[in-house]
Amino acid sequence: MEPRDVFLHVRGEAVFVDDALLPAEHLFAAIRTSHVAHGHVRSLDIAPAMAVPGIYEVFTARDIPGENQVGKTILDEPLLAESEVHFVGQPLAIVVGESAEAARRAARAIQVEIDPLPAIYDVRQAFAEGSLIAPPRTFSSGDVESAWEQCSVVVSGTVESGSQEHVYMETQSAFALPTDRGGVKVVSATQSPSMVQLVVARILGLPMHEVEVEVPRLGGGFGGKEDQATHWAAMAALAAWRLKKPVKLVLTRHEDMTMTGKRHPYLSDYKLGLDAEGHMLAYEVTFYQNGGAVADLSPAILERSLFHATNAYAIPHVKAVGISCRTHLPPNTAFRGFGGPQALFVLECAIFKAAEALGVEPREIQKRNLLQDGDAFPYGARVERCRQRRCWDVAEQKYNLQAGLKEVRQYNGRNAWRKKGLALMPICFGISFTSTFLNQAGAFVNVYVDGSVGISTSAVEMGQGVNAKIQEVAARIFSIRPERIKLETTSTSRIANMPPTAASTGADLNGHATRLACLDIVERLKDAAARCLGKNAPHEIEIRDEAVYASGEATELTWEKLVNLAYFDRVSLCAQAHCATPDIFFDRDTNKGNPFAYYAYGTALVEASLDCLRGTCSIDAVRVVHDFGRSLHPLVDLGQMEGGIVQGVGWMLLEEVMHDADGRLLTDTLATYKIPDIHSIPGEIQVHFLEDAENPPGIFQSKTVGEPPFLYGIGAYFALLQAMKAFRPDAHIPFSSPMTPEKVLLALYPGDRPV
Ligand code: MTE
Ligand code: LUZ
Ligand code: MOS
Repeated sequence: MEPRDVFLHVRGEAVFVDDALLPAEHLFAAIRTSHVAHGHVRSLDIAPAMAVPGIYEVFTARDIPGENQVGKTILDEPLLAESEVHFVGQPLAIVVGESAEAARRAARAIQVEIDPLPAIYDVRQAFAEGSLIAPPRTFSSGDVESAWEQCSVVVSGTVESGSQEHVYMETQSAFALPTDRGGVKVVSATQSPSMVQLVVARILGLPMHEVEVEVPRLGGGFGGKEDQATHWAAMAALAAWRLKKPVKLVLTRHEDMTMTGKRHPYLSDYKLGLDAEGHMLAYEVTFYQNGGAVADLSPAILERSLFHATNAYAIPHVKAVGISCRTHLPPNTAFRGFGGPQALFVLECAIFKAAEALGVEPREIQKRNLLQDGDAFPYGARVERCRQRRCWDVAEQKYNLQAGLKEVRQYNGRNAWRKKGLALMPICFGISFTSTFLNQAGAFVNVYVDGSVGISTSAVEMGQGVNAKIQEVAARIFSIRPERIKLETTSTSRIANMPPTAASTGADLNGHATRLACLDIVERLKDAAARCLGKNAPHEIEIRDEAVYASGEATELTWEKLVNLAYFDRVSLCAQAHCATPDIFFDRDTNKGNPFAYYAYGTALVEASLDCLRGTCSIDAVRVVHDFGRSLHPLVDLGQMEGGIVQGVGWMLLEEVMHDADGRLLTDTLATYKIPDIHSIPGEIQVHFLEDAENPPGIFQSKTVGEPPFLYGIGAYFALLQAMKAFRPDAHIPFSSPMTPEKVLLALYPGDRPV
């Protein structure tokens, strides 16, 4: 966010898709979905809907002029269901009316008869029945089978991690306007404008240039609008194009929660072997990913789980298997961390169990095995400029770990019914899209005759502050005040073939492209200045703090005068640039390569308090040492840290997505689905920016920060487990997140469990 955006947000003046002023005659769409998880559609009668006053039209799959397909890599997802439905909440028909209320009333009036078929919700069952989204994948290094013999301790077990609803503040929304050429303009709340453009063109049977997609800003995305904003945009576009009238489609919170996918729940089997000193020698893990009914991004998310199976640790013998299971839940999708958090959680559980077996603390195993330069990941990439151990050591000292542990011990000695726990959580997260081709972006920079600047890039601002960072990049290259620079909306007409703003790459990819475009303009301005001043070569000209210097001497030229002069000299003041991350590749036949530009590192100390009578846990403190590179914008980075940590803690301790036996979402409102609020956020969040942390591949030596902080939340689970152990050392605690108060009580009082 630019500072200006912050004011708009705080004052409630920022304009989101639903707030935009539309032509007076615009219409509203609503969606009729399936109430059955799996079945044959016997009949769909729209007549009762058409009879509702104010209804213009009802569209079903038959009304799609192009292809009824929103799938990306795997083409398995119709926009509107045809003869079969595959999850509760799957769209069947679009109703368009003169008000959203009328459209919703009519959508409910549609008569749908569905003959149920057997449905699968469980990954083990899906796997047993061969219901997979893609063939299983295996990443391996060394030789696990022969390594078990060298181990003093081998532990194994099962880990479950739960789903998570994105709860972006702005629900899914789009509006579409027909163009006079027979095309359509779509304003969409998407992280992926080019994907929306491609799919709308496919649905309508149009060339992509007839579809313009514009994104003003998002009220949060968190991955939930990386792939799943497309559907609503395509529906609005279909309706607008068919009716030749503007159409708006905005989901209610309840619709959003029931129709869209969430973080993938995982069920994982692990086996971890260590020597007597606690070195991890061998790790075998199988991730069963609950993909839901269609592929969406599941294979890519599963792949990132495989990349991050060993987190921040060096383990010589590894076999990681990923199985993406097709079930009859709504399609699960990208969510901050993109499969990384699920993988990290499994290994931390394994370490917790191994620590019990070895009679040591988990932190001793963690510390002994931290990555360092020269180590390699199971997929072959070598570790360089590794800051894992530094972050850990600085965290231990800065936050005085020994004193903290002592305090916890004393507190636990004094209190019978309240216990504290402390856990460390080191993280390592690869930065780049693992699909190498996505690591590209464009920027388009316009300098106007008054010296003000407008910048378009591939980046979508969703609250993560990418606009502020790009503004900072341009301000540094031009050496002008940031207030002169405006970040434009994101539009497919200004930048073509954009990647989604995702994988935490927004600032790097678009920052680099912006830097290149600005440098082009600076070169031209220097030429113009040299010509004007008459006695200097262009390389002797410098623009510094809005003033123009020649051979170090001040001149009469300012930024504004120079720009104006260049214009009258007929010099172009616009530049376009493209950036592609160098030196990354990945071979999917061998599962080896170097897919990441660099890694984010850090360590968190997490302290929890447990009320052993009520089972309720509060996080007292999260204290982090994180490698931000040379931070491009410390305030934005701090905000990302705080938000990511809270979101991660929510996933681990609070947020529970539940379905009934027929695949209907039970936790379908914010009354039944609990996200962190002011009462449940950590009492204290401290963030220390690791010093001397230059990062050459990043924009201006920075490291990106979007997703990694989420991973620190995992520490909350283990801080809670430590507190539970302090109360009942022999408790059998399942590795099953979220660890809600109910689960805590069941683990602490097993004998009192009702039969
Ligand atoms: N922060 C806010 N406020 N809102 C968001 O939607 N999304 C997260 C992260 N931080 C998000 C956020 C996710 S999932 C990603 S991938 C990155 O921001 C995307 O932005 P970036 O690439 O510019 O870091
Ligand atoms: N999206 C994607 C992502 O397509 N590829 C990725 O590697 C990725 N990583 C994180 C978040 N979104
Ligand atoms: Mo983030 S999950 O890459 O949108």
